[in-house]
Amino acid sequence: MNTEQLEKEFQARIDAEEKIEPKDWMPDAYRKTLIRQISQHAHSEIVGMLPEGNWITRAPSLRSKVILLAKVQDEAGHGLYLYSAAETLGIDREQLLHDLHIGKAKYSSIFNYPTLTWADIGAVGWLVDGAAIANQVMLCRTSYGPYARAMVKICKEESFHQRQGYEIMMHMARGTEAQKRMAQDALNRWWWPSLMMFGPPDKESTNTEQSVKWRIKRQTNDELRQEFVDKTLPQAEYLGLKIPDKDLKWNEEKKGYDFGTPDWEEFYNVIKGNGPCNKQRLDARVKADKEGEWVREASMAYYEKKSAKKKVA
Ligand code: BYC
Repeated sequence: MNTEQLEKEFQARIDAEEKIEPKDWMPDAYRKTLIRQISQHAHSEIVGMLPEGNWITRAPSLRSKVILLAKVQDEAGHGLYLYSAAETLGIDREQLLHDLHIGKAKYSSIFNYPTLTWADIGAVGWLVDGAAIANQVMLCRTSYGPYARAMVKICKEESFHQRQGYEIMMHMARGTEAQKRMAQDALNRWWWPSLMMFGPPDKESTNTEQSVKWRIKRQTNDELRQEFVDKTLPQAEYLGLKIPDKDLKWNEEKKGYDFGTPDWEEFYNVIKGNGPCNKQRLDARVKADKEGEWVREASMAYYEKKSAKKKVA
């Protein structure tokens, strides 16, 4: 078969909802798009540990400390599943990490904002994990088998994370006046960056059209952003907090809320590396990679010694 026929057959498999597996033929651009998206996703999980990890030693109770610790460990696990899924496409994990460390690979814009108070840990769980779930539920049905399977477990855990964040917000919103102010302040600061997590507006998105055709993405950035706003507004009302958007208004015709426009200039600036914490995040990852080198070397040496013994036997 020539390339054109192979591509036609490939698209027919996608349209028939068949999963594409690592050894199947796939267009180079499909492989490239997946490597880009899955690795960005993996990097986001790992970098996402930093703003939360910042509060492990300062959590206000033993219970909240244990829960936060478990959540941060979950994110590390998500990163590992996702790097493994990316590796099935023929790329080396070392290469992916190298691209992150030199600033070539992207990770989610959201993790370039600081977590200033304990209420931020609530807002991150509620809004950031909430946005992540809105985006990732569709990925459980993405066309590439290893990515789809990894996402099933990730989504289950993210849904616990979202509740963990909401619980913190609930305690603070019903606490003292000062705690309530802290909760509102966290919502004010995290709302717009959370909307930006879904990516640029559809009309500016370079990858969406092709990714939807290949069913890597099953919904567009704007569709998911709308779902998130509709779902989150009643949750804010229940907390007695106000979403910082004066244009937020129910639209009966579309059966959803109209809302204001995020500051897209800020978004593009953050993904170019100029957000409030980009440098701090990358420096922390590079330092951790350097300091963990001896552990990787030792475990590889142990593995190589073990497999050499097996060969002799
Ligand atoms: N941040 O054509 P578009 C988590 C880039 S972690 C940075 O619409 P696409 C969690 C985009 O890459 C959540 N960059 O792109 C962890 C593209 O540039 P390139 C992470 C962004 O790929 C710890 C350009 O902008 N979730 O859950 O079709 C604690 C044009 O965009 C962003 C995932 O990674 C952004 N926000 O759609 C708590 C989910 N948005 O690559 C929680 C998987 C866009 O062409 N990823 N860009 O140079 C996706 O679903 C998609 O990649 C996106 C973007 C929706 C993010």
